[in-house]
Amino acid sequence: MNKKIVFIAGLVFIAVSIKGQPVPSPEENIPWLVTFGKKADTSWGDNDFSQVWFFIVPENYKGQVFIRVFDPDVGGANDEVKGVFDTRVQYSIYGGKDAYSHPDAQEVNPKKNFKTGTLLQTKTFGVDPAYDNKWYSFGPFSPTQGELYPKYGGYIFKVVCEGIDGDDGNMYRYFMSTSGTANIPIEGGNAFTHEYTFRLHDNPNEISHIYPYVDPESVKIKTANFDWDNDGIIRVTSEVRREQIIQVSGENVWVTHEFNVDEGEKGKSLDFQFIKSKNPVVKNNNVVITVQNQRGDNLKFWASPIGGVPKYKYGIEVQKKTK
Ligand SMILES: [Ca+2]
Ligand SMILES: [Ca+2]
Ligand SMILES: [Ca+2]
Ligand SMILES: [Ca+2]
Repeated sequence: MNKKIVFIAGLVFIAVSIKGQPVPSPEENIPWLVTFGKKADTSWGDNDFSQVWFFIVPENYKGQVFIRVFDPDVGGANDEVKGVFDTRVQYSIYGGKDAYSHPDAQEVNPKKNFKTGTLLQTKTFGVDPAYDNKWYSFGPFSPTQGELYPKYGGYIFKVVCEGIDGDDGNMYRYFMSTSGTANIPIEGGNAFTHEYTFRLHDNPNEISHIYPYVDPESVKIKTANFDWDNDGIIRVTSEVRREQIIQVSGENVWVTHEFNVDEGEKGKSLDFQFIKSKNPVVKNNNVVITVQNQRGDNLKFWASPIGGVPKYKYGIEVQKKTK
């Protein structure tokens, strides 16, 4: 019996290790991360002109670590122009003590002192044909330059993208790699954020997902979404929740929604599904989402969901004590 459990756990580990490196991940089906220049109007979909991701390097990995960025520039292909491209974005990689464990690093409000830890490397991009629609690699880093955080089984690197000037939208993606010239996953790696700012697909048939991990102490969830432009619905499912419909926000506003956590959801991931409106079709839709528990802790959106993608199990009683 014990052997069987170990074997199943091993399978989960492998599933995580293969897919945990790209951000956004294949399971999320999110086309782009988004960060606007700080002079942008928030009605374009970014509330705070910064985005923070944390990458975990497993403690047993001893090789080099690269944080790669696809289309790091703001110009040419992929990016969203207002007038002319005049935006600069700054990427900064932090490690060492307090990179993650400092309380301000775990907030979603960038006005606080969230750039804790040791600055390892930084680079600013504007219009840059050399890196338009191409990869740029930060690193190499030694794993031990991250902050050791045993609860997550490894070293944490914090990656901040800030729109330090201009009013255009930066589209980009990350990949944590063993190589500075190719995307080669670090086995067992993963990444998370507390506030996800991203682009929805233009195709209304594409469903994007995020997978917040429900801490065992969570009894209530409060989720907030920003500038959804009334683009369809958000549907939450889990192993025990068939469907929970969350109202989406309109232009340039937040909407919040609370619901109770089922016992069967503790210590597992939820599946937030973003189902777009088919009529009208909303294009270039940039959005922000957060999820907190009743204590005000921000739940983590793991690129590779903890425990795998939750599937509703038919026959399990749905406990639907909702607001
Ligand atoms: Ca570009
Ligand atoms: Ca501009
Ligand atoms: Ca870009
Ligand atoms: Ca929007």
